[in-house]
Amino acid sequence: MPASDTIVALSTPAGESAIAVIRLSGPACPELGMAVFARDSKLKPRHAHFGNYMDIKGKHVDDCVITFFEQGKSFTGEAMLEIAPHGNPLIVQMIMEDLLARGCRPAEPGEFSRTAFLNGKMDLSQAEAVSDLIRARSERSIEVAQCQLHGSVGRKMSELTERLLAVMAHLEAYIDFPEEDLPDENQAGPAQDLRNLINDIDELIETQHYSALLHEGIKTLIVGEPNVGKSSLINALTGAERSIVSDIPGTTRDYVSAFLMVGPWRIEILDTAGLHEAGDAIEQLGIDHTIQQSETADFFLLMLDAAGQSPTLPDALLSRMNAANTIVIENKTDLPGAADHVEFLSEFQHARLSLLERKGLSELRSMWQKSIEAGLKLPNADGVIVNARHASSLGAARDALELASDKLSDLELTELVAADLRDAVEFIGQVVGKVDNERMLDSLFKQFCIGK
Ligand SMILES: Nc1nc2c(ncn2[C@@H]2O[C@H](COP(=O)(O)OP(=O)(O)OP(=O)(O)O)[C@@H](O)[C@H]2O)c(=O)[nH]1
Ligand SMILES: [Mg+2]
Repeated sequence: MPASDTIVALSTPAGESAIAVIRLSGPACPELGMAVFARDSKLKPRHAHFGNYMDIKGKHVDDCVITFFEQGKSFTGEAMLEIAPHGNPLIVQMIMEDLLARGCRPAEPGEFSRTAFLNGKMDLSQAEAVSDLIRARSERSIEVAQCQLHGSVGRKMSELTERLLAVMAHLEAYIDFPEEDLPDENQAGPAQDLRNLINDIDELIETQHYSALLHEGIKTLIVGEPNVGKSSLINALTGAERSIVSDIPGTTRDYVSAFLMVGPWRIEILDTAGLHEAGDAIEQLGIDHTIQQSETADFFLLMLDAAGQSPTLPDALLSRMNAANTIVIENKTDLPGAADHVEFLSEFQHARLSLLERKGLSELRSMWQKSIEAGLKLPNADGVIVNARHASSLGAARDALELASDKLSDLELTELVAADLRDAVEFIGQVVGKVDNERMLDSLFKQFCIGK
């Protein structure tokens, strides 16, 4: 039977693996399942079937497991097959070529998710979460993507829409029956409800700031005077010789960056040039860079030599630091002259370390994780908007509500408020995909990988 509406893609990475998964979606799947196993009866839905994959010419290609999903009970909502042969790229290629010969066509990037969205199996924010989940680089961003996949954004948008509809109903009653002389609190009600809605939407838009923290990592600067062990620290944390260590002060001239995990958090860590007053021109450039980097940093590890003096730091840097976003690290506690520096920035947390003896690193990591979680005041994973498209639709909804709110205070214009409120409902709807813009959907799903 013609299978041109049936799409096929390799869903696992290309290359050798124990098994590979080839996915199909479309009307030909029930027959294809029978044909490739050369059997007369349909495959039982949602059961793993082991058999010999026979190509269109009747040649045995591989032993494989095939799972069949009925129309309406699959990821895409269409009939689907998942074929799992051995993960040899040649076998995969033979099966793919055979399925194309049988009339299937290769799937576009994201086409499985797009089909799922178009068939109402998920809203747009959930489809986007599939892509986020695959690309997530930290436990925390996996958690946020999973919440979104399970409909957290959709629920939030429904809640906002319901509150908005309640305001509209309230206002309409007021416009339709002004002579009923609604009590004062009824007139104040919609205005106040509208204000509350605007504030809540603003708060939600604010959480977009966490998108960068989740996806790119919490930008953390190691700063301090020359020779205190900053480069030794980045190396110890990443377990790699990322930065050159030497006993010559001023070894690090420019910043060096790396990624690491602290608990569930992805951290972008930067080793910087040592800070001291009289340096040569290149050293000074490095110091300028550090100050520049500090302007966009989320967190600081301020390092000092426990056996030396407490450091003097440039004001431009100190002004960026506070008790919530900085840990003072007293390194080289193994040295005979090592002393306590509790009185230095005494309101900040202090960690004591000997990188030489590898002491204090796990204590530092747990202090650091607690500090991130307390200091950055991160909202629950299900209360964040991490997608720029969502934030921009919410921004448009907020603007429409502001217009409505202005008109509400002018009795003459009250009747025009409904139009703004309807715009706001529409903008909120766009977040979960009440959109009929083909081009927008095209560009959105193109960012997905093939086979998803
Ligand atoms: N005794 C002792 N020496 C250490 C410790 N940590 C680092 N060092 C030594 O201190 C010296 C400087 O270390 P680096 O990591 O290069 O210091 P830095 O802060 O990056 O220095 P600059 O790049 O010059 O700013 C090296 O000789 C390290 O081996 C420690 O815990 N104890
Ligand atoms: Mg260094």
